[in-house]
Amino acid sequence: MNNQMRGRLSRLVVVLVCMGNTAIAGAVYDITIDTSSLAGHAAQPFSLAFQLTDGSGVGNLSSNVRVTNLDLGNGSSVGTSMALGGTTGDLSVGLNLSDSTFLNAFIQRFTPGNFVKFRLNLVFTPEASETPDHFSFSILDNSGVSIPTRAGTPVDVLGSLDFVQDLPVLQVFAGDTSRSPVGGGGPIDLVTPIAELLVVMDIKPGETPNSINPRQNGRVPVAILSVSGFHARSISVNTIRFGRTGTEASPSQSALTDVNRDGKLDLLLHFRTQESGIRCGDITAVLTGTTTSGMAIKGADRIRTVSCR
Ligand SMILES: [Ca+2]
Ligand SMILES: [Ca+2]
Ligand SMILES: [Ca+2]
Repeated sequence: MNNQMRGRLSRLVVVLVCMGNTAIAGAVYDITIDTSSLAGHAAQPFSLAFQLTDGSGVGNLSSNVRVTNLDLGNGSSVGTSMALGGTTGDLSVGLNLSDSTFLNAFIQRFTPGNFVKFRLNLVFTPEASETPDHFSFSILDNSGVSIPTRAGTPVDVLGSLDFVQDLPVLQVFAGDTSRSPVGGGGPIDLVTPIAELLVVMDIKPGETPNSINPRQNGRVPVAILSVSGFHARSISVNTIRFGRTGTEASPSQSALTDVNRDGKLDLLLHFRTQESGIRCGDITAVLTGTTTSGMAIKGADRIRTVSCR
């Protein structure tokens, strides 16, 4: 191979690597909406609404949102749903929204329970478009208008994000108690929904299964991996908790190091086993915390407890 060819080849490799980093990005969020303030309200029946608009205006299929793991608490969905544009599936099997047209939406009437929980799986190609693709979710009243939220009119959404960067940041909004819903009754005091970004986590990096002896005074190493769009260095280390439910141990040690040797620095943490609350027979351990910008993160991994007899 001559030098010219080598030069061309290395440029090609650079282009391919760049494409690999920006071609497709993704993020997974777990959402919890406290719906207890909706029970028996005059503006019922309510509907859950999801919407994806295409910034290009022509439906260029650059963004995809999957809604899965729906849990209506002790509530239930009622009647048939309505789907617009690039929407397939439903809330029981999983919902898929693609920006195949300008407006893509899904509306399902429901009887509210204590909460609504679902998982959002976002896969998209970041675009340099002036108007980004936009996703939102809201609760509509019996008139088909969104319940007032602090996102403000005319949108009144509970959560929204723009597909602008590698990692779109989901914003969440509480109900606006200064305005009454169009459908009747007084203002609805919805608390701010919880949005948790799921991180990729590896207990005992490089080892499987992740054996933990709950009776030992050891330390458990846990890695949070950097992935496309998410840098482990954006984590606020002193907010991290790890253990049986994700509220227990604080890290006793932390370091930025490339744990899985993919060229991106990961966050390697150590926790004292005795502070983790892990008991014999537990099969998962959970980690929670926030990023330096205040976004909630959550991760989980399987464990196997040993020396328990
Ligand atoms: Ca688009
Ligand atoms: Ca492991
Ligand atoms: Ca890495």
